[in-house]
Amino acid sequence: MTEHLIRREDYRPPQWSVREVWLSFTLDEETTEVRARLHCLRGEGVSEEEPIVLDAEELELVSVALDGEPLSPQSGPGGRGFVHDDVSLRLHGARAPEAWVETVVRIHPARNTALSGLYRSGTGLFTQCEAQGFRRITPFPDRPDVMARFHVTLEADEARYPVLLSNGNLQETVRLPGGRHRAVWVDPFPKPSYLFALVAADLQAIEREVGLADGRRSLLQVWVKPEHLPRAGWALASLEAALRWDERRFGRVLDLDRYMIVAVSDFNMGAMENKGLNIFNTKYVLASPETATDADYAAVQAVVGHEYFHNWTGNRITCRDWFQLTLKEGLTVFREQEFSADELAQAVGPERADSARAVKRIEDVQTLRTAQFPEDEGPMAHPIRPQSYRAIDNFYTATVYEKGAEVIRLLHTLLGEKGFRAGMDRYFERYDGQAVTCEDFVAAMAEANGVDLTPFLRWYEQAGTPRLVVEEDWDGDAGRYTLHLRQFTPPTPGQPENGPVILPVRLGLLGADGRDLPLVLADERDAVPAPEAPPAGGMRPIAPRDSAVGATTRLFTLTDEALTLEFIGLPPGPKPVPSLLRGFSAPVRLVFEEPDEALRHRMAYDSDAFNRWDAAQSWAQRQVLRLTRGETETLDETFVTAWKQLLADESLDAMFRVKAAALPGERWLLETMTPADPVRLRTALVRSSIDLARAGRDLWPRWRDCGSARPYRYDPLEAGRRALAAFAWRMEALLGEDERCSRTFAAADNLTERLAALDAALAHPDEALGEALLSAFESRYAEDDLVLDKWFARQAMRWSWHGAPGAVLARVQRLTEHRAFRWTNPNKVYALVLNFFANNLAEACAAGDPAWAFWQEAVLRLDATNPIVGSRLARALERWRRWAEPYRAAFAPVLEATRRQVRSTEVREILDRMADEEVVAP
Ligand code: B3K
Ligand code: ZN
Repeated sequence: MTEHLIRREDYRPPQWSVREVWLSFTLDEETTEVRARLHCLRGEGVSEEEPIVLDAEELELVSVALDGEPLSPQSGPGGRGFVHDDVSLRLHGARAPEAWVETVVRIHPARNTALSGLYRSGTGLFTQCEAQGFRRITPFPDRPDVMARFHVTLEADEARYPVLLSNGNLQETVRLPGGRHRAVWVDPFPKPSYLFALVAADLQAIEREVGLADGRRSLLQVWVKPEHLPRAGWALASLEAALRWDERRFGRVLDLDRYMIVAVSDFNMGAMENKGLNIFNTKYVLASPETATDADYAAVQAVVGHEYFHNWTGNRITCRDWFQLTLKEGLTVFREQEFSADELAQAVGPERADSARAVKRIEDVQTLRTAQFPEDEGPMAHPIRPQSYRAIDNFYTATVYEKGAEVIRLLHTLLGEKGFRAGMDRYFERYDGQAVTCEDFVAAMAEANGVDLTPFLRWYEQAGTPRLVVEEDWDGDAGRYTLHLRQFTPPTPGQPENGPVILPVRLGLLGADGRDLPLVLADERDAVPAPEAPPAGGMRPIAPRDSAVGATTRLFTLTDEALTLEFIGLPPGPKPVPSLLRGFSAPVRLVFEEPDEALRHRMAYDSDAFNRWDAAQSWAQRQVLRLTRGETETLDETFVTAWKQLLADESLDAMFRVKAAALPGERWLLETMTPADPVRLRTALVRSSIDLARAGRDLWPRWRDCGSARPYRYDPLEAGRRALAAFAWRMEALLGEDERCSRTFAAADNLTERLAALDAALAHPDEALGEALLSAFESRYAEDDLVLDKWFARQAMRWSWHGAPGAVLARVQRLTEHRAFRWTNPNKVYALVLNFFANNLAEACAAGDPAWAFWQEAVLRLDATNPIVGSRLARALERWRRWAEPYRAAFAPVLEATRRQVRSTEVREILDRMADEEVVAP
């Protein structure tokens, strides 16, 4: 296996590429035979001596032929023949510029526990090829810049595998003697091998034929196990919504006659955008009121959208090499976020659209802060376009995805919706059908807007979260307010010095009455904005300010280290309160000494809903951290009053209020605590929650019954009401008062409320109440694999109230023996084991050595069976160096011991980095 470092600067175009490929599968879970015929082309200027190098991993080679002649293993240097090793098949002796290669190999899907390549799930066969799974199916130049047209023949036993699917259009199906059948699929679009897919299984589809914006028609299908058909409707509706949205917002029309989504239970991640044949984790397809929560419905819609949007951003235009991954992922996450926001806004109507969008923005920023910010400060820190890697699968990260999306959002902010759209149009026009780089994307944006975006590229080169340091001056007599903005990015592994990035800061100033003040800079006094000079042949530089003189929210952009803004004409008297980074206009950490009083003011008045939420969160964070340091025993009166006021403000969206009132997430709080002490933090959180529950006591009865109307329907407004009710239930339970959880649990007609009742019970100091509902939940969903994951997750994330240290760990370990738990099913491992370490570190630390031993055992087990899942579990503890003692010292030797035993490149790369072994340049 490739143990060495792969560097971006070493990129070379392929020596040989493949124009067309014919694949023929004789499918069986024990042994599948794969015949391939490749039409290969030698690259320009490539010498005749150059062998045809095909990637090949874990393939049993049966035969090889070159230009119609069988080929034997090469006997001596220079002659005709092939060389087959662990990673490749090299063919020597092709002299002409074109060559025909034929191979026959055998593979063993049932033994493929890594779930990469062709594997078995249940009784069916499925593929996952991104990033490098295709080489585990057949010898091929398995790199995204080799794009070929695929012809695929699938043959199998008809009773066992009644449905045979692959990419593109179904050419023919044939019944064969002996109960076998065959299907032939041809994909009209050349594609890289990572987008290949096949499915052979006992599935059924729901489908809908839709008209497309260009007048064509297309068949949309969602394939699931027959018993899951009643849960497939939402995914199909989401697919159609995504298709419409891409037509409307980006002018992109579906290019296929048939678009299929297939659900599979064993899958390493969320879903995969294979051309015309998306394969999905069942978690992101199946939804019914009884088996999916409001959050699940939203997630299905988002992931269906995400994979659909890849058809243009990823498939039609793909990545030149895997370093460019964010080219398709960052951009597609951005599109997915906008899709979700637009759908939410549409569902709630124009009056509430802004707050619905703010809620979505809050969720995205929470994800960024919880998952990406820590990554950026830790041993895995890398730029959105990494410079090197050992295992590309380790780089499907929050940085590439979520920070990548923020970087795209920066372009959207700088260029505006119209300019951004023009850039996208240019990108599609210019690069359709090609494998390109991040520079190509930024160049299309630059050209379409006449703006020089060269300095922007630093966002692709530098790791680390930039800090925005803010100082202010106030001249109360003159009504002059000065903001000094300065940025720096702390060093990250391999990058000791970082430079300034293009940093847009959207801001406002709040007056003493809470109203926004008009923003005029000193040099704009005469308010005649100079007309923008047309780009004289060249490109305009990025403007440091917008032209909206006098507006109450304005955009200023740091193009260098520092920027000073002098606002004039403000009402004399008390200092205005700045509202910085409105809508989170850049993915940075703000360094600003904001007094409690300013937070209170913004929490009450900030016209920017995102910042209003952020003010509430910052203040809560400050409060909890004071408790962890033992500086106080209780929360501040003033905070509690402000908190209660915001929560009770009926003029605000319910979901927004819940988000603002919830205490900041534990993972984020741990990041802000030095050293990070999960146990102290947990204690402080419990105390704060109970304080707040007590303070809001009179509110809870108001909302307790405002759950859903019957029957349940997924709808964002209803979801908000349910969230508020759930909040009230949990608060009352915390006070030991809610005896109603069991009734609510039994009466609910939907999973959202049933789980909320369970969560309330688990927050109740009487642990028997939680136990009773856990067991009711288990019996109710005994046969429902997917819903049981939520049951596993709750036990993994449980806070022990009175239990001995180690009780939660012991329960988690016991649950690995549960009949529904399988180490070979990623969803189970994520729900139970990953959740415990990633989201319940306090219990892991409290348990001490046995917890680390369990982590080691699990990592080593997965290292041997499924390295992608193993890496994810290993990474759950990657911030261990920040932990307080004695946790840190106890974990260090366990990490070392584990590192000595791992075998897979994936897990080893992670553990080496965690141990601070320098494995990368940057
Ligand atoms: N492109 C896939 C991820 C593939 C992960 C490979 N280890 C899903 C997505 O981002 O849409
Ligand atoms: Zn993606």
